Amino acid sequence: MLVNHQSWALRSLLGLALVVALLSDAQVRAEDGYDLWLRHEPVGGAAGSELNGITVAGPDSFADAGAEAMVSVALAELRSGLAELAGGESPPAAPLSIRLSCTDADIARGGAFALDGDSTGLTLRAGEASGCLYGAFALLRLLDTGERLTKIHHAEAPAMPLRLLNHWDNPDGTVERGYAGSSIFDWWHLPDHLDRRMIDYARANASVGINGVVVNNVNASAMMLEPRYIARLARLADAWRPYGIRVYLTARFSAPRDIGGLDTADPIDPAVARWWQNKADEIYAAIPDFGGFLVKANSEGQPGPGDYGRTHAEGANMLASAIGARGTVFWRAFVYAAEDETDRASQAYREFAPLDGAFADNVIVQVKNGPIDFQPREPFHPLFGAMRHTRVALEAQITKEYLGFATHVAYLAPLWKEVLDAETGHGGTVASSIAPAGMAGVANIGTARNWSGSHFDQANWYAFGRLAWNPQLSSEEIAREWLMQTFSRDPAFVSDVSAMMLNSRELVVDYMTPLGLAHLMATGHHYGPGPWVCDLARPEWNPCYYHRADKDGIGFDRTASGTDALADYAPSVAAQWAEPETTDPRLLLWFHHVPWDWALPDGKRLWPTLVEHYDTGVAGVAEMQAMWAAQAGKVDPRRHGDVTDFLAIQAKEARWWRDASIAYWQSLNGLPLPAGSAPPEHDLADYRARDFPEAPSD
Ligand code: BDP
Repeated sequence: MLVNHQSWALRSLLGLALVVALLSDAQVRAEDGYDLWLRHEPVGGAAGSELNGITVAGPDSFADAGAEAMVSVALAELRSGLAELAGGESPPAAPLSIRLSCTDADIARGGAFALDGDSTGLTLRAGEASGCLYGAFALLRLLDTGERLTKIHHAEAPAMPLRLLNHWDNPDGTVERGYAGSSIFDWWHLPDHLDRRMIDYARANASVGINGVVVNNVNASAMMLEPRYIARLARLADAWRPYGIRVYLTARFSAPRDIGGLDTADPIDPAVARWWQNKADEIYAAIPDFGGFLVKANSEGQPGPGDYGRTHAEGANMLASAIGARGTVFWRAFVYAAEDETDRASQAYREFAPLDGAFADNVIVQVKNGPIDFQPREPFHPLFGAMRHTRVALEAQITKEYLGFATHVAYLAPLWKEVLDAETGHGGTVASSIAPAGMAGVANIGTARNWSGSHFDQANWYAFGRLAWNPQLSSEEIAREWLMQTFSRDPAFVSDVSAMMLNSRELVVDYMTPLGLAHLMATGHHYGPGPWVCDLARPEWNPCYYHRADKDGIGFDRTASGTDALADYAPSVAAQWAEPETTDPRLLLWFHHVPWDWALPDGKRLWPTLVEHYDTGVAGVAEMQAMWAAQAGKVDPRRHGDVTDFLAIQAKEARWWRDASIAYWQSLNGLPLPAGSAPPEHDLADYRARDFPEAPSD
């Protein structure tokens, strides 16, 4: 009996221990990616102990209720974040304190802040409430990445005023080019019910300085301007205001006709102008700090002023006058007309450059980073720096439409840095040219539990915000701080995985579009390879339009002997790309058509070099897999497993891209593979026959 009793007690104890272990495991962290980079793992040791019992004190009075709400968010974030960072360490005998002063006349308004630690704790000073909000998140980031509270001396100010996410979300819940599930905007239950996700989303944005959100697709439905949507939007605006986020809408240019009962949307028609004026007034009555409109006009079938023989400036200015000083009109320069034979890379420049100076002050021309379309690599858009009398913002695509969706690891900070750091030849860099305006990022966010569809794509949301705040940050700094907050502070982990991230976009270029090739993706979904596609109605919809390969050579001649798109750049920049011999090989086939046996600066021939790039891309993904496998144990099993699975898909698909591309080029040039390079696994017909009706977001 005794024995039995003992074993029963022992079994119960063991059982209890197991339950406790499981529970505490679950409580420690449900690591499914939902918490993004806002996890705040305990820092441990003396650093943790000085955070324990810390007091956080805000100002006693506020300029207005809005400022008070924003500072309350800052205080709440600090209190909960600091408690998490402190963990279970024992508190110091005299607890430290953090003091917030959010109306400090010495600090600029618009989000700037200063953090100064001392033996008693730390002071956070800001010129206005938003600075306290950003300062609070910055302080948590510094602590998360290993700084000691009492030693911090750190000041920041945003490099540009407008830092927006553009959602390509439709009112029916679908997301154009969205690979992370459905739209996070629950229009059906709004305004009566606000999903908690709307707050977590705002927190994440505020933590990286994003201060505006366009909630609907650039291919817009006019329905979004109807009163019931304005009421729904007002609920979001109220929820996001304490996080410093203003809401914007994409305005469909034909709305006066679509929903306004007019028979025209001609911007110079007084009835049309009046309709927009009334619409703007109606929106501002519901949302006093409404940010403004984004417009895609006369591009890819969207309506616009061109339908009435008016210019983009006439269209934009009419909307700008409806909004007045209350907000901004972002007018997209992503235009190419169906009937225009001009090189697509030149169309926006040729249409917009002559309009410089014609736009109203509250219009910003929003320009994609490259002259064609979010390709894995493009030169910077020639409009940057060229419009001296117009504010120009940069549009980046965070969602990876052309870089393997959410499946492939491709850290995009190096792509954006390449553009931001480029000298425009007009006196300054792209980053300096957009400083008076800002950056817009096409969001990669959806209802996926991890928000972005993959764990590593969270880094692109994060990096976009960080670069819009400060384009001087390096891709590496951003990768390292993101990793430390999102996964682990283990130095070896951070060093190995940041190296993997930094190389990842170049690997995608290698296996998809090396040496300046572009737009070789399959029709519609843009996922896999389709360099052979040449039968679509418009020339510039076809990959063959972009590579121009035949038995003799490959590449797009954009010099004076070709389309002369090169002339859109300032002379000093154009000179770098004028001759194939001196063009950076990474952009060679973007600007030049050369024979297959063209000698590159290193003496190697084009064809074997092209194949080498494909091989590098495939081998690089295998290295990423091995490197990631070695991190097992340093990362929670769930996220480790998710990434492992996606890397395996990426490895298969890198091989697919390589093989299909090589098979196609060989069908044109008849050249043998360089020694040691494996032949494509299948024949060209096999690759050409592949079809993916189930590809997301086609
Ligand atoms: C293209 C996308 C298309 C967008 C368009 C745009 O394929 O879905 O509507 O860009 O930016 O790359 O307007």
